[in-house]
Amino acid sequence: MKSFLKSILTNYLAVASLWLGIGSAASGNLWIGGGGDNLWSNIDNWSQQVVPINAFADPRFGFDDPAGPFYPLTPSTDDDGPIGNNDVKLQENGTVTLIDDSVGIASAFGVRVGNGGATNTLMISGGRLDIGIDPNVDPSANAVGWHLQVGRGYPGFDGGPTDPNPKATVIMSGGEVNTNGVLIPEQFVNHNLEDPTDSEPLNGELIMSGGVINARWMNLGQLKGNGSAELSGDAVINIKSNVANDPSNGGHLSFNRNWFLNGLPVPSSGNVSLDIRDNAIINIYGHLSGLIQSPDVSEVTRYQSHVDAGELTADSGADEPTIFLDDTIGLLKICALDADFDSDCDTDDDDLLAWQTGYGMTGTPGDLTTFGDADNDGDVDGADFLEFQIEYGTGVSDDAQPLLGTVPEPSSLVLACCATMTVGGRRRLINAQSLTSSRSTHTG
Ligand SMILES: [Ca+2]
Ligand SMILES: [Ca+2]
Ligand SMILES: [Ca+2]
Ligand SMILES: [Ca+2]
Repeated sequence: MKSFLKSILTNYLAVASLWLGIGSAASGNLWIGGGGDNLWSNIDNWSQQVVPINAFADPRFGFDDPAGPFYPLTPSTDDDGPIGNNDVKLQENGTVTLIDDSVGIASAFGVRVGNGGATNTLMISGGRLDIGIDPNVDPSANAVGWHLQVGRGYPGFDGGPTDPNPKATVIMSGGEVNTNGVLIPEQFVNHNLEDPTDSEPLNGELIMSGGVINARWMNLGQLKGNGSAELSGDAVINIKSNVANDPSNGGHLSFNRNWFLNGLPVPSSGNVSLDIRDNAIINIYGHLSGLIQSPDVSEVTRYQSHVDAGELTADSGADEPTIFLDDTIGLLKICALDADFDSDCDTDDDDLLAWQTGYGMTGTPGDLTTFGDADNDGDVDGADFLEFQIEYGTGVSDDAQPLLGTVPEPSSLVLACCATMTVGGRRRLINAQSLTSSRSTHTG
C-alpha cells in the first residue's frame, strides 16, 4: 500500500513540476466570468471560450494535450475539443459558478474550486456534473475518474491569489455530481519554503441541502488545510468503488488523511467536521485499503472514533449520528434520521411498527427514542408520527434515492394502525387526523 501511494506521489510530483510551475500561468480552462450570467454553460465565462466538454473521452486522464504530461496515455487529440478545455479551474476571487437544470450535463476532467488559493463558490441546484466518469459505470470498463477539489494547492499555487486563509465553497441544493474523489480541500505544500509544511492553509466547505454526490472516496482536511461539510435536507452521498477487484480506490470517507512528502507520511492537522441532519444520508460501499475491501466492524469503530473526536456530528453538533453497518450487503450508512427508531439508517415500515407499538408511552426525554419518540420530548404521540411521515422512504434502497415511490397516505396509515387497536383507538385517530391537517397547512 505504501509503495503504491509513494509511486502515485512520485508520479504526481513529476507531473506537477512539469505542468504547474510555480508562478506560471495556469493551464486548463479557467473561469473568467465574462458572460452576462454565472452559468457553467455560458461560453463567455471560460478562458478558452469553450464550455468544458467530453471528459469521458478517456476517464482516466480526460484531456489530450500532446505536449502534456499524460500523453500518450490519451492518444486521440481530436475527441475532446481544445487542449485542456475540461481541466476546470475556478481561481478568481469572489466568483460564483452555477450549474442548474438549464445546464443539463456539465463534464470535466477535474473541477478545482478555489484553485491556487482563491476564495470562490460552485453552486449546483440542478443538472449534473460528471468529473471523469460516472462511478456507477460498468465495472468491467475499469474506469477511473478524477476529482472535485474544494480548495486546491496553497495561496499563490498555480498562479492563484496569494491572500491568506482562502475559502472554497461548494453549495449543492439539487442535481447530481459523479466524481472519483471529493477533496475538501486538497492542500499542497509549497516546496519554495524552507519547511514546505509551513504552507498557508486552505479552507474548503461543502454545504449540501439536497442533490446526490456519487464518489469513490472523500476526504476532509489535508496537511494544515481545514475541511468541513454540512449535509441537510435530502442530501445523499454515495461512496462506492467502481473498479472490480481494485481496492486501491473506493468506498472510503476519511478525515485528515496523511500527505506524503519524499515518500514519508506527513500527518494532517487541519480542523475537520462533518455534520449531518434531516434526511441526509451517507452510504459507504467498500473501503480504500488493500486490506479491507468491504466495510466490517472495524469500519464502524473507525467512524465512531471520529464521532468521539467531535469531527462527525449530527443536528448541528447537538447530537451524534447513527452509524449502521448492513453486513449482509456490505453497506455502511451514516445518518441522523429522527424517525429511524430501530437505528438502521432508514425510515420504513419497521419504524412505523415501533411507533405503533410505543404509541401513548411517556417517560424521560431521550429514553423513548427506540419506541417512536422522534422529537425526543419524552412521549410517543402524533407529532412523532408526523416526523415519521416526513422521513418515510428515506435510506431504504441501496441507491439511497427516494425509494418506496409513495409516502403512505395518512388515512391508510391511520386505518392500519387503528385496525389493531382496542382501547384508546379513538384518541389515536383524532391525533392522527389533526396532525394530517396541520401538515397540510405547513406544506400548503
Ligand atoms: Ca429504521
Ligand atoms: Ca429498516
Ligand atoms: Ca415525542
Ligand atoms: Ca409530544
